[in-house]
Amino acid sequence: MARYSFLVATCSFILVTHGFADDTLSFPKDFLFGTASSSYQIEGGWNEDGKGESIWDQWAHEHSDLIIDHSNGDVACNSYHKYKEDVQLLKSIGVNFYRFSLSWPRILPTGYPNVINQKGLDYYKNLIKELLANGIEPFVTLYHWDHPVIFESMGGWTNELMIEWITDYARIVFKELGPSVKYFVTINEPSDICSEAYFGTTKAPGKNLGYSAQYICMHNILKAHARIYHMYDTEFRKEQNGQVGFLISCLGLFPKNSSDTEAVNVFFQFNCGWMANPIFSNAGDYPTIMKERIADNSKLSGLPRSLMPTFTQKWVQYIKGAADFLALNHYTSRLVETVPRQDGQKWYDNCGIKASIDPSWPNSSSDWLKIVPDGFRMIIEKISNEYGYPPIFITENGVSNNCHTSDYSRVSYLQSYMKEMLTAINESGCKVKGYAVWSVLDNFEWDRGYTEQFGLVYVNFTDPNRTRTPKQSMNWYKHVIETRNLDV
Ligand code: LGS
Repeated sequence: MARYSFLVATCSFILVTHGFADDTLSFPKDFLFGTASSSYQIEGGWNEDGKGESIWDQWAHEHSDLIIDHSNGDVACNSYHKYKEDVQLLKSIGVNFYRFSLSWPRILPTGYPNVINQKGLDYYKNLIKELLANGIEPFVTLYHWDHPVIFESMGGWTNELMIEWITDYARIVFKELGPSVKYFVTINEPSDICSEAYFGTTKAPGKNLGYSAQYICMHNILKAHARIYHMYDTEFRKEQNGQVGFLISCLGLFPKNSSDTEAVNVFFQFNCGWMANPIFSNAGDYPTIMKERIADNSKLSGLPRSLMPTFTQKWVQYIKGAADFLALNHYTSRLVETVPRQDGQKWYDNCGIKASIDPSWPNSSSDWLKIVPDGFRMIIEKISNEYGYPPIFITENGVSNNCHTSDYSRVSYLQSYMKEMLTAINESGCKVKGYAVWSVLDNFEWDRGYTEQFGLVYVNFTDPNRTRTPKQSMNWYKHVIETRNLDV
């Protein structure tokens, strides 16, 4: 943290940087800049043109009490109708790629691949066409949490058949859209789905099924990802020559006390390794420490076997290496320490580690998001070290503030985080290939409704036309891309 001082005032904390030579602020020649979004958060048109119902449509309609401002994504940014305007915004920023997700029930309204909704598919074909015509590479997330309701009524990610259902959907996507798409990621933030939607109650379907549900969910997601990856490999790669990445979300981590360095590693394995180890480590499979501690806890509870399912050797081999790149979403950091084992509601509870926030870390407009730029460098370096320096795409990084268009604090956040990323590239040899700001537009932030604004562009949600107005940060990002340098 020594390199930055933040002068914090509501919308305008100013970043003061010290002692950087100019060349450390330049991006590698082939570095790619982008922004990210997701279907439910921006599209609207929730029941238009034959779209089926997703679990987020259902959840937001039935549980508006669980969404902070009782809102939903029925209209959101209305990007279903305004995608051409959005592409013009992206073009004016000068991004190289745009990460967006496909709504599974917009393409397959019943969920199954025998009924294709041509209008839904055309929406994505037109969006991709528009992006390419404007020199922007589409970067497609197959699944960003909004699966068809029918599958949830059969258990969603706790049902092993979800592996087949999502692979069938992915095959249609590769066949129909794959010829125009170079970059795919499969499933957005697996641990968030498993911990918050099947163990916790903050994300749809909010089932709170107990400890084991999150482990079963992750087990199925890893298998589903590997199935999709190998299916692309055998059926499409030769013709389409694209890349399929696996996406994880990870916190930056620092020891709370000098004696807590081992706690950092244990927490990393529970937070990141749970998803990444089976795919990116040489051993494949879940991290040993995680398997041991969960087995131990299960035993202590008098259970005959671990709550964590095990992969057969065949699955270990099948999952290992099943990604062309590692996609990383990162926002913030935590202090970690070793504590006596205890029961609780988080993925790491009862495993002898605890996370907390350093009170000196500057705030954003989200209680969970403290501003810790060097946590970004830490996690990029840890991941690179742990998994043999794989190619990495930063698929989300950004900050919330409710400053409308004078969002100097977002400029400071982005500049300081990107600087740390550059240091990880230049000084530690990390292979970060591209970076996407979350998000281009203010949007529906899940259980936080419209109360957290992450956009480079302000969206007026009280205006039926959902008018877009560029913020200070958009102009700053445009300049960074133009100059390929952070010294702005
Ligand atoms: O909108 C989402 C962004 C903003 O905040 C995006 O759809 C997600 O993929 C991503 O999860 N995003 C997000 N994450 C908040 C994560 C909170 C983590 C809190 C960790 C506490 C220990």
